[in-house]
Amino acid sequence: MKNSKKYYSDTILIKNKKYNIIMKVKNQIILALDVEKKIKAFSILEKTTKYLDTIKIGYSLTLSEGPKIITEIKENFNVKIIADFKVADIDATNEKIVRNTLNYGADSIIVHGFVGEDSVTACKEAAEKLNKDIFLLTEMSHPGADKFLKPISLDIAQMGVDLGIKNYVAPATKLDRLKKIREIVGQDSFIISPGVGVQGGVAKETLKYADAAIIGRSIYNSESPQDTLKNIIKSIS
Ligand code: NUP
Repeated sequence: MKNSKKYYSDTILIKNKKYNIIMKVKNQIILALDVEKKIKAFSILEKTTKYLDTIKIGYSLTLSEGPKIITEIKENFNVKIIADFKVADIDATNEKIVRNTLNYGADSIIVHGFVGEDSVTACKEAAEKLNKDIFLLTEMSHPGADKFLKPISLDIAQMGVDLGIKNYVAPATKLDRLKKIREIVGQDSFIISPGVGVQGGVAKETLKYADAAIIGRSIYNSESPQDTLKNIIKSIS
């Protein structure tokens, strides 16, 4: 894999001109921090941030600790935060969700694609106003996604390309689908892929098509999150 694929880009505005800034996912692993208590979250982060610089947090932690947990993590750890809120509403509501989440300090936010162009565009524009970026969720990793999402996921990926979106989420548990989504979004896009570990995906295989693997329970439920993480990193290098 070329080095350039280990990055996702963000846009900054300087004197009204847009510049792409490069964000790197260290070791190609994103920690899904789906714990519910700040004390547990901080303990895992203390053990893992030597090897990681990007984490994903979702409803588990933000609903139990409140959205200020995003700000607190940013203040205490040198990590980029992807907020996995799977935004899926009408455009006006999406805009508010994205703006507020990013204003709490999240660097990026995951947005559902099935809601369509207007809803996704509202998210993209809200993020760009804050010089940040969205990830477009194409197909999901769990078996149930085969019924409703799979038939439309390639169209979602194509819509993302047409809208100029550069960052995508696609499943590590369905490598054939991940591969197809990569073909659609192209080598220049940045794909992060959940489903490694407990859901059955394998990091090394996933990284043939994705730029970073998202891993949650295998790390945060392990007796030694740092050793588990080190072993995963070893398995992909
Ligand atoms: O398709 C998806 N599958 C998935 O597991 C999209 C996601 N965003 N996720 C998230 O990735 C899920 O909510 C969890 O935060 C993480 C996977 O966690 P784990 O299965 O490694 O524990």
